[in-house]
Amino acid sequence: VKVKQLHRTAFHFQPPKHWINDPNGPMYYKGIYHLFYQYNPKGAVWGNIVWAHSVSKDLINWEALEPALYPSKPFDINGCWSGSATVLPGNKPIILYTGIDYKERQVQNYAVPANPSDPYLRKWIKPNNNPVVFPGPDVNASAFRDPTTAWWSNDGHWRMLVGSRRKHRGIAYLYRSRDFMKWTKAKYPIHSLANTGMWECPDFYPVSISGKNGLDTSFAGGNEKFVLKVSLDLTRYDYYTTGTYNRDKDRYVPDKDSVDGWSGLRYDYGNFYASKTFFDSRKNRRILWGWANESDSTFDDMAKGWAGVQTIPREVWLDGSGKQLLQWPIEELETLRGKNVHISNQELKKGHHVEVKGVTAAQADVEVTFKLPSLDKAEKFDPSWKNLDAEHLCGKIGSKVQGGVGPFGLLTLASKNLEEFTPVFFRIFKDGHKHLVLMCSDASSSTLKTEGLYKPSFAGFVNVDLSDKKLSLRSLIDHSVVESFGAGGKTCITSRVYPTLAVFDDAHLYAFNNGTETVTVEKLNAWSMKKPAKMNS
Ligand code: DQQ
Repeated sequence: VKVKQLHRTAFHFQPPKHWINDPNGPMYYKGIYHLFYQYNPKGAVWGNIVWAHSVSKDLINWEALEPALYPSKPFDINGCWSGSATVLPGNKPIILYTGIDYKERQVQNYAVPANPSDPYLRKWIKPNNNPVVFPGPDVNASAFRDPTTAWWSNDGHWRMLVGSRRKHRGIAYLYRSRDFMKWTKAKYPIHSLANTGMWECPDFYPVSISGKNGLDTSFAGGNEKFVLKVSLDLTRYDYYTTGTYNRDKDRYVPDKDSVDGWSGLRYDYGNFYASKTFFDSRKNRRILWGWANESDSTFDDMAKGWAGVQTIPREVWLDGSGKQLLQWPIEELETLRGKNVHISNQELKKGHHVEVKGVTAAQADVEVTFKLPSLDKAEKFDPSWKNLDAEHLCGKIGSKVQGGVGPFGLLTLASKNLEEFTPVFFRIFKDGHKHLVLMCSDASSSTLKTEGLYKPSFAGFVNVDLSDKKLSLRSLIDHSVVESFGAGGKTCITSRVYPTLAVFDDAHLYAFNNGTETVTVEKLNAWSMKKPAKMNS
């Protein structure tokens, strides 16, 4: 296969070729970060799934190793699907993953390093006492997968979750074990919800109630909150709630105002799925990996020779309100920042756009803070929009429909004469005495190519206090990915786009305002981004 370079990313995680999907078993071990991921060693479409394996010292510069797990035994002969790593006491990593067995059943297996003294953990053993968890008579054997990182409780048991579905109800089954080998299903799932379909890739972890520091999955201080994330396969988005883990009953209860299911919070309002976090003991933080699928066709993927990227690892922690998470690209990304361009106190009048010149706009990191005018002239939130979700609202009144305060933001991956651009922007509405802030990343104008592309107007609301009249935005622009963080990581949106003109040196970056009210770029910093080197070079 000849791998096509157009649209390939520079600083996002991608193997040299072929298909990738879910991040699996991320962990830190003996000075090395490990990332495994669902991978097809034979082509750019989903299939023949193995656990590919890459290692890094800084989560940015990677080196690909041989696949860690590939189908070879009756308990995984039809595929090595998603799972997680747990580091057992004594610094002993163990993987739990879903095997598709010789009868096409989904079973849970474990694997251990062949040589724990090798920090690269190159070889893994799948012992013959696998599987360690069978679906059981009351469980749907074709909807039973993606074991979580396990946590230890002082009753002497390990616990872990397996995602599932019973009719239309989404379920996270809870399993307990003393020795990590013999697992028993708890009488009640840790949580479930009617009409949400299969819960893929559940993730369950504690977060500190104040500060940014992350907690190990087994942490039990008594004061922490918990996050439960599920990947809903009917919409292909990752939803989470914050809540309480009742250890006596072994049940998770979402907070009263944390919405469970379809209309709940998402890690990302764009192309981001099957994510997984891990606790990074090196820097005491929790890090989130997510998969950004392609938005082009299978035919395009085969022609490109590759499909799928991982988003930039994000640090996650609880917002001061306690009601949502904040996410921010790991600080190590900044080591790739090259040439810098700075703008300050630049007014953006009605209908104007200003070019950010001097950086490689197809491969850039941009941080901007906007100073807002009085919000009196913000457009009224039309009551009929109440039934629309953010994405449909953005599709209806995108960047091109003039507003009052906004739309304003960035035009990323823009061609010189704006035949193509992916706008990332805010729009502020008056809704009674309150203000609503909509954030969009709109692919609808991203390319002149018309065939076989998905060009959604991704959007989410931003729960932000505007009393200081400021709104910030950061976008990571990488050829076919635009990954954006609104208001310090309150709302995140990832778009996959395929410009035809706005490529390489022909890509441009602008700040724009299409509202009647003048908005000011208080400060903007843009950096050309370097391509990571291999881990040891
Ligand atoms: N992908 C894996 C499954 C998981 C799904 C298979 C989510 O284990 O449920 O490649 O994308």
